[in-house]
Amino acid sequence: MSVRAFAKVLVANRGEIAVRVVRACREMGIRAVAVFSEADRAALHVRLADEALPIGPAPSRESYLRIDRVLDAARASGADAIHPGYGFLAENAGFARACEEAGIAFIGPRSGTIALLGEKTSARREAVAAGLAVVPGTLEPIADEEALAGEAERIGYPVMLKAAAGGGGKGLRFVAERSDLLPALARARSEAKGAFGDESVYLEKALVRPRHVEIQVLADHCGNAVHLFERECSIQRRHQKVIEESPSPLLTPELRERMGALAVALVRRVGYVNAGTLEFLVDAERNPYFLEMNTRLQVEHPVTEMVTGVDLVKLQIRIAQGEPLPFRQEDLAQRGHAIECRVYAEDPDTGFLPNPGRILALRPPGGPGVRDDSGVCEGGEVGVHYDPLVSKLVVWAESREEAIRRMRRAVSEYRILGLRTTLPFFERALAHPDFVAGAIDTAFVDTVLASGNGRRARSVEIAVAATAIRAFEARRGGSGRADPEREGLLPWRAAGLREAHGSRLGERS
Ligand code: MV4
Repeated sequence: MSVRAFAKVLVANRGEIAVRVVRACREMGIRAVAVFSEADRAALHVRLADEALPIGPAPSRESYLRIDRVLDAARASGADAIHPGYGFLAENAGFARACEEAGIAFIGPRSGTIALLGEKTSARREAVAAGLAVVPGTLEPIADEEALAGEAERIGYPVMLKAAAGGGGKGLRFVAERSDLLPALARARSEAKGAFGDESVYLEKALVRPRHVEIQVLADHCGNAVHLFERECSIQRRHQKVIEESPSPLLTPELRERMGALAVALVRRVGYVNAGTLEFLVDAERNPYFLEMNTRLQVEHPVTEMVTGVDLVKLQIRIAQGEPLPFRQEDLAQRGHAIECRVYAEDPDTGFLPNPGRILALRPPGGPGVRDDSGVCEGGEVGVHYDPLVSKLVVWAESREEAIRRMRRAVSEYRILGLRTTLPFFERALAHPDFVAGAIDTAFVDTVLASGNGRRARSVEIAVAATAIRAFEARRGGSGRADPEREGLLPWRAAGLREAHGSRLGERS
């Protein structure tokens, strides 16, 4: 593979990940082209890019998921390559193939690899062939009800029904016993059909309170492959990760090395190229079982960047340019500890209901060891059309204990007015003795929620301050909408902060 330096990269995404990729491009001297829907005209990724092209109406089906429009934008801008970010088209083999056919480099694995690993039963077969243990279950989708019931009996209840085209928990059903199987099957199939247009399902033994540990890998076009250790992602809610960290408090050095070697074995077997992640479930006896491989950059990639000092996005671009990896496995090490909290516009007091709205004021935390990967700015909207992620707050420190202290400090500094976020949940989670002890499992989120009694002082503080700002807007007869052209000294902001300070609303209670 020859080395071809990119002059221009199109970023086929939005929000914080589009911002992240634009930043990497700028540091590499590559022009970054943003694409945007009608809802994202004034979004941060558009402002930071060198060029920006519209690709359609707000619903992602009509914009960020439109292969034809994204490719038209790439051709119109003269981009050499497309970075898909995560979500949207990132794991769409058809999109990767369309890029290949258009002569535009897809910054990710080859389309054939995406298809092979995207089908979860073929991924399981490849993993077995590479010497990995998979969660006991079927290696093919099963259509016939009788055969399915027989396999469930063989595996032993409880079992999990999973969508073959799925991943990440969509189309996933826990089945406690035989009498639940057929009703669960009907629901899993219709969910899979709706989400992926494919109703195939397969079976796995249901592990009891497993931990989710994933291995980051990188491979180039020259046959070099390395792992960048693990991320612990056991704190999830509705199959959405909430807090991630590295190193995992669960792994021993021996298990870490074994899982890393297994990950590289699968990478080599399938000829994987670019960045990827192998998800494992780890049971109570610390046995790792391969779950699936994600053929994209992950949301939680910054924790790996913080402990390894490797810029994963720049390396993705370098690999796609045909460059060899600049290090070998023995050059890599984990240093210190990193934690990520996903700040969502969701209200933890109402079971994490999305809380879209306009960001009236924003002051993210900073200082030593703090990184806030945000896709929003003051005056911007967190809308109803997309994932309500506001930012990823990431800290690094020499030890886990210091990282927890640092994250508590960072969360306490974070000011965002206008919408409810998951920040109050993090205050409680980071102070919980189970988290401090590293004793986290699938039930942790519910444990934390059960430990809280009613609305936190912080939520009240934010609600009152936001009300003060809105009252000011109403008095001056404004529309209440931010003018995206006038960044900076928005009048409501200055007045809101004055009112907040005057009535001590800006202070911690
Ligand atoms: C499982 C499981 C138990 N047994 N599979 C898959 C998608 C991911 N988001 C969660 N998944 C699970 N798959 C088998 N065979 C339990 C989960 C699971 C989970 C795993 C680790 C940490 C938190 C979790 C929360 C819900 C479900």
